[in-house]
Amino acid sequence: MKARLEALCKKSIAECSYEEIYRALMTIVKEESKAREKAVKGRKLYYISAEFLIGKLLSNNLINLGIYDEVDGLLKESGKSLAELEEIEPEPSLGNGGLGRLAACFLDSLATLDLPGDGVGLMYHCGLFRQNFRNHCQNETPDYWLDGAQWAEDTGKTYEVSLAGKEYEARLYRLDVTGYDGRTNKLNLFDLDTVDEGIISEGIQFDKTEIDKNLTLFLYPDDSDDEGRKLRIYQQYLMVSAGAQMILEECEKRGCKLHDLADYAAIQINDTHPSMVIPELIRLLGEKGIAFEEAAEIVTKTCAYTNHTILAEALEKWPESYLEEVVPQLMPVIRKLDEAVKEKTDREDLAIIDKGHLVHMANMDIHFTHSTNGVAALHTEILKESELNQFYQLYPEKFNNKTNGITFRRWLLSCNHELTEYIESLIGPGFKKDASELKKLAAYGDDQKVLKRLMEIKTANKKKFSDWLFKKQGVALKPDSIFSIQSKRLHEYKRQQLNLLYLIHQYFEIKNGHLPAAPITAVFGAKAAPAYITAKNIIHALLTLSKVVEKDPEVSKWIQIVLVENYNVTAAEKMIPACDLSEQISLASKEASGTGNMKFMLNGAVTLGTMDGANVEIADCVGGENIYIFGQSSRQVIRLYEKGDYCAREWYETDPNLRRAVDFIDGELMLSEGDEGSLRSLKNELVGKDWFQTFPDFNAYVVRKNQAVTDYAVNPEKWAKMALLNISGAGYFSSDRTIAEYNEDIWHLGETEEVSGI
Ligand code: 26Q
Repeated sequence: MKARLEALCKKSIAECSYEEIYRALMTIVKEESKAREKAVKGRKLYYISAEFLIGKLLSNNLINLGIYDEVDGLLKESGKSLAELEEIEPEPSLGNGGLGRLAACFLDSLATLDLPGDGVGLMYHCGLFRQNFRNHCQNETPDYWLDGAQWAEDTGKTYEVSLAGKEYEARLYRLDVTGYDGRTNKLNLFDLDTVDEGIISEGIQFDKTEIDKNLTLFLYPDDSDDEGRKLRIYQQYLMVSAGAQMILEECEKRGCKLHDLADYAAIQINDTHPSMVIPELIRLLGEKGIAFEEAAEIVTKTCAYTNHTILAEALEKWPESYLEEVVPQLMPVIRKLDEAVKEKTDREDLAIIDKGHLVHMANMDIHFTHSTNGVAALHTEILKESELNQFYQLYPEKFNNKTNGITFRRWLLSCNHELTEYIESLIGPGFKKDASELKKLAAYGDDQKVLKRLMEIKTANKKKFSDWLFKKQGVALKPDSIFSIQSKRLHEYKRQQLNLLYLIHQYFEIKNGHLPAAPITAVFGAKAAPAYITAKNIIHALLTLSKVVEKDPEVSKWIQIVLVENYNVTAAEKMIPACDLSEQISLASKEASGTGNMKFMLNGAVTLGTMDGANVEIADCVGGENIYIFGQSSRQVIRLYEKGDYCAREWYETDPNLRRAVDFIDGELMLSEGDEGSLRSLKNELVGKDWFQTFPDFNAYVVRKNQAVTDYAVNPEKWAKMALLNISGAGYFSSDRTIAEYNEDIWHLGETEEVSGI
């Protein structure tokens, strides 16, 4: 390895810059990955997704290729470190949050389990915006992550795509996805040569009319206006049309007659963003002489759909007129599919095109794929029983659950070396390939030496995170305080505002001499969609409160509030190993699964959460005594929505503690630091609406959280045991398990026999 590195750099490692070492290691990784490519037999998966939040690639690839320790040692010998080397790698900015990160975990697990499965997506030049804070507000700037050396390579292949009647060339870029000890698959990303970063003006503004220049500039440009919404259709069609052509071409090359497409390809549609792949494939099969009915049948057998949300407003519905304008070639197919449905049933809620001329993408997916899955047990039950009940009645056999998972390579081995090594010293290395072996840790639940060491590692990780944050933002943290962390996209249903109300409540308690059992460090990581005003108001309130607390010496002894700027995968890798208390406080029934919750438990944090999404299964795995559950159940919440008589103001008027906290938001102190309009409007939103029912859960949250803080402070052995049992109970949440289930029930990769039940 040393000789190879030095040959590539043409000098000794000690003489190289990090940039030179990075490029040389990239070359070596690419060579090693290539050696693990394998021919495909039978069915191959195409995971098609508008997002792949893959994170930095170098360290993870070194781990998966089994050469991390060797490279680490070599660098150390020359007075260099892999940690510093990591700093120069830009993070690919190709996703928003959970759904995109899930896609990345799935690619890792597919390659690790030796299953043939590629990703298909888009190469966004500036990806998701970069977030910074100014005047206690979120600002957005472009993230030019594509500058510098690239993992993705130009294949030289292009595909013609027709948008609004004009032809464009989609160029295919490919990057390797190498599994841990497994095979190498590919992530296929499409782009247009003509896209021009020069058209970006102030912040992330750009001219939305010049499609050839802006198409893949950003991930999900603002969809608050018509122009932006249309742009999303353009993006989606570029992805699915080029993707569908590539899939058909690959299959035909492997000898597939297109009548047998389902024996060669399984296509997983990641939420509704790639749903146009259904009519596009039918259209392309039609061009190759396959009649509509048969084409629809082939596509139904080939495709499967994953639903990631129960929020009605997040389900994509496109005006027929938009589709007519952008993808006129698809409309005849979509209309035929709609007619086929209407021949079967006249129920309006099953139609693809509704009376208001909106095209319901999820409805098309459920009718014309053979599988619809939710992403956690509770989520799938809610889909079957309420949200999609009309579909469940029609196609009970299509519905199935696949509880999400995370790759332990990135979320333990790579982000928490010390903990990984320690676990290995206790139970051996088997857990790295078989996550269920983590259960063996439970035997150490009462071993004080082990518990002590576990807490030492946690403290070391808190220090490391604090150092990193200090370098980045100039903020120093207290490692002996309890670190409560809420990191996820900013959304009202995730209820960062509930955490805000708790912190204000604590402010008053401290002022009144009721001190918490331990100092509390409240850490947030969250980006708000640029057009989502209430989300931005919540960020503003948190930043303002942070300042108010910091300026008060009495309170700042006990509470520190930090917002990590530009939360992304890299930041998550620093924050998660440092967490004591994992905040998973969404309104029950609203968070489809959550995956951060799994990452935190795996790294020895204890969850404070509602019975929502995968929290329910986490509680099952660790037992009620190792998790802090609070709040209304999903049934209660759903009933309250159905009755339609939730009145936030009533709670505000009858609960003095709650009222005190809410009034503080636009009180004198906050106004002395923050923006009056923003703070007022947040308070009015809460008192006047509180659509995600923070008030009914407020008291339970305060009580439960204070109990956690007290346990942490007063009973450190109990806390350490809870942390250990969380790690040992995390095995179920490996994405290797999730992918094995997808393969068993939906994909049947590498086989050629008929999928049963179709
Ligand atoms: C839709 C229409 C217009 C513009 C944007 C969108 C849009 C964009 C992104 C809708 C949804 C998303 C992303 C959704 C997402 O990340 N969902 C999360 O998926 C995770 C993986 O399954 C779950 O764990 C989370 O619970 C879920 O919120």
